[in-house]
Amino acid sequence: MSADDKPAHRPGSFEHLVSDYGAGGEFHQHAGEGDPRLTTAQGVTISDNQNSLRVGAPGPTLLEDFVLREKIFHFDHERIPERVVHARGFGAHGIFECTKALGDITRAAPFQAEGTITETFVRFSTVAGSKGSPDLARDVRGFAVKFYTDEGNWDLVGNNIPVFFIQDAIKFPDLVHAVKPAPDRGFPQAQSAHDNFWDFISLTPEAMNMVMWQMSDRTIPKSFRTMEGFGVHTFRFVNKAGKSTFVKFHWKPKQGLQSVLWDEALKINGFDPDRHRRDLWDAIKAGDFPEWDLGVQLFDEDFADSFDFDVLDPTKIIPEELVPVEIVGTLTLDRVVDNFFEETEQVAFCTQNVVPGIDFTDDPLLQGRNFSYLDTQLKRLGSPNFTKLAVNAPRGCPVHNYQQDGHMQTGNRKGRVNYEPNSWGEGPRAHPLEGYVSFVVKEEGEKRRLRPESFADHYSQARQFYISQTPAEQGHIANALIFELSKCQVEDIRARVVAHLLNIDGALAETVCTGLGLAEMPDPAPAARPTRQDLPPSDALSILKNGPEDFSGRTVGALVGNGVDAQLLAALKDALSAEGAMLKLVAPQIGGVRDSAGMLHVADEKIGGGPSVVFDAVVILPGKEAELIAGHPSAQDFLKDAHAHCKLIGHHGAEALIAATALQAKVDGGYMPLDAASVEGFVKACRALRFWDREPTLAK
Ligand code: HDE
Repeated sequence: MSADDKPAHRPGSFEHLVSDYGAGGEFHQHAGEGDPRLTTAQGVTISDNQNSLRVGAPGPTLLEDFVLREKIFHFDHERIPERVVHARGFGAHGIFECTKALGDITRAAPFQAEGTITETFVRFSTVAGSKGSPDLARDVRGFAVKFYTDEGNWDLVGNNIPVFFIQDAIKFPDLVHAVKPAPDRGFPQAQSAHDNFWDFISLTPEAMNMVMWQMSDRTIPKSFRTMEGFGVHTFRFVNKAGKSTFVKFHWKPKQGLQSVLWDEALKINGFDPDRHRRDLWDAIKAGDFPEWDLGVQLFDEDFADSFDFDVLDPTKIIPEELVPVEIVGTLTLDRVVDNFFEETEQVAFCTQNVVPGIDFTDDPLLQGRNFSYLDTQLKRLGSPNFTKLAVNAPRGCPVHNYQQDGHMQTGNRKGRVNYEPNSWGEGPRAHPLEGYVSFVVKEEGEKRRLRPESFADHYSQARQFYISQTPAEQGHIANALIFELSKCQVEDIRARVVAHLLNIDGALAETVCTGLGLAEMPDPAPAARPTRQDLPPSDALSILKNGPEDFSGRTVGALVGNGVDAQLLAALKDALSAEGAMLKLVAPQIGGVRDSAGMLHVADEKIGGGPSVVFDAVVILPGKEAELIAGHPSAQDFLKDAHAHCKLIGHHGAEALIAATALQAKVDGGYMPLDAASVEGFVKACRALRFWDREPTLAK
C-alpha cells in the first residue's frame, strides 16, 4: 500500500465519523471542525448528506429536495458509451526522449535533436472485451501513444502485433461483429474461441498471417511492460526539403518480451482479472518505470518496388533482417493517472492526428481509420470539444482557430472576430511555410472497387512467422488453434481453418487436424498465390529469442510457514533485490509468519489468494509447518501449477508438499534445493524465466 492509499484516521477507529441525533430525532453524520465543506454543484453547502428531505418519518420524500435530485441526476448520467473496440484499457503518462536525431529524414518535432523530451500519454488495451472484461483474454493489445509535441499532437495508435486481419477498412465492422458476442445470445465475452469468429476468419484468407500471431503467445503477454508495439502501417517521414521516406514504427520493451501460458492466463483471469492494469500501476508507483525504445524501419520507393510484398498491405511485415530497426528514442512511463475516467477513459486517439514531418500512405486500412477515429470520439465523448479536455489538449503549442460553441464549450475566442479572412486586424491566419503541408503525390487510375494484386499472397508470411518460432512456441500455436477450434460447434468451420493451415505448414495442419479429431484431412484452401517456401526465419518474430537479459522487475512467490529459515529468507531477499527483483510471501495467514529467529514477516497474500500463476518463479519454504502446508489444497495447487507452467522451483524442507502432489518422480533440473549459499545460483537460473525442458514431459 503506498502512502496515498492509506486512510487518514487511526486504524480501527471511527474518529472520522461524527454522528449524532438532532433535537427532533434526526440522525446526522457531518464534518468535523476544519473539514472541507460538501457542496452542491452550484456551490451551496450541504447540511446533511445522509437523509433526504421528508415530511414526517419515514416520508414521503419531497420533490423540492434539490440536494437529493441533483446528486441522483448526476449519478444517472455518469456513464458514457464504451469504445466500440479496445473498451478495456489502462493509461499512464510518460516522456519520450530522442536518442538519435532524424532531422535529415523528418521535420517532426520529437526527432529534431538528441535529448529532446516530448510528453506522452499511453493507453494499452485489449480489443474484443467490454470495459469490465479480464485482462488476460487471448487478444491483440492496443498500444496507443499520444505525443504532445511542440507542433501539435501526434497519435501513434498501434497494436502489439505488427500486422492486421484485413486489408481494407470496409471489412472492419464485419471482423469486429464476428469476434464480439453473438447478437442473439450476447456471449461469449472477450474471446475469439467461437463459431462466428472462426467462420469469418476461415472465409478471409488475408487474415492468416495475423491468425498465426494471434494464436501465438503474443496475445497473452505477461504484462503490458513485456510486449512490443507496432505502428502496423507504412507511414511517411517528410523532411524540411519536402523529401519523403517510408517508415514503420516499432516499440521494443527494455524489460524484454515475456508472455504467460494459456493455462496460466485462464487462471490469472479468475484470480486477478485486473492483472495487467495492476501490474502497470504497481510498477510505476514503485518507481520501476517501464521503458520502450522506439525503433524505425526507414526505406525508399526503390526498396518498396523491390520488396516481395506491397509495403501498403497491412497484413505484411518487413523483416528486420531486410530493413534493420534503428533505435531513435526511448519512452518512459513515469506517472499514473490521477483519475481513470478523466484521463484513461476520455483520452481520444485519432490516427488523423499527425504533425508536420509525418504523413500517411495509401494503405487502405489506414485511410479508413482516419475517418473512424474522429467519428467515434464524437459518439463516445458527446461533443466536438473533447479536444479541450486536459488529456487531449495540445501542450507544447498554442491552439488558435475559429471553431466555436458546441456542447460544453469553455474556450471560445474573445472579441467579435470569429471568421477569416477579416479586416479587423486580429485573429490567427494560416501559415504556408510552417503549417502542415501534405506530401505531394501524383495519383491516377480508374475509379473502381478493387484489391491490388500485390496484396494477393496470404500465406507466405504466415509460414515465415511459424518457422521463426522455437519448438515450444510452435507447440503453443498448435495448442491454441486446437483449443479455439474445439470451442467451435460447427465441424465445417474447424475443417476450413485446417484447410488454410495446410497452405502454411503441413505438420502444423496435421497436428491440429489430429488434435481436433477431424474425420479426415481437408483439401488445402484455394490460394490466390502459392505459398513461398524460401522466406527465411526471422529471430525477431519469436518471443523466446527476445526475452529479458536478467530477472529484474520480476517476482518470486515464496510459500512460507512459521519457522522458515531466517538466514535463507534474508539471503533470498538480498539476492533478488541485487537483481532488481522482488520476493512476495504467501503464508497460511495474511498476518504473516515468524522466522526461525522469531522475526515477524507480514505476508503479501494468504495461501489461496496468491497462486503461483502470478509469479515468475516460486520457492517453497514451509519451515515448521511442512505438514500443514502439504495438506492445504491451495498450497498443492501452488506447486502443481508452478510445475505445469515450467517455472523454476526453489525449495527447502518441501518434501511433504512434493509428496502430497505426487511430483516426486517428476522432480527435474528446474527444481533447485535452496540454502543460503545456493540462492544466487537460483536467481541466475530464474533469468531463463521457464524451465522449458519440462514442457514435453507434462502430458506424459
Ligand atoms: Fe482501431 N479503432 N480500427 N486499430 N484502434 C479504435 O477508436 C478502427 C486498427 C487501435 O486506447 C476505435 O477511440 C478501424 C489497427 C487502438 O483509445 C475505432 C480499423 C490498429 C485503439 C477504431 C481499425 C488499431 C483503437 C474505437 C480498420 C493497430 C484504442 C475507440 C480500418 C495499428 C485506442 C476509438 C485507445 C480504437 C477503428 C484497425 C489500433 C472505432 C475502422 C490496424 C490501439 O475508431
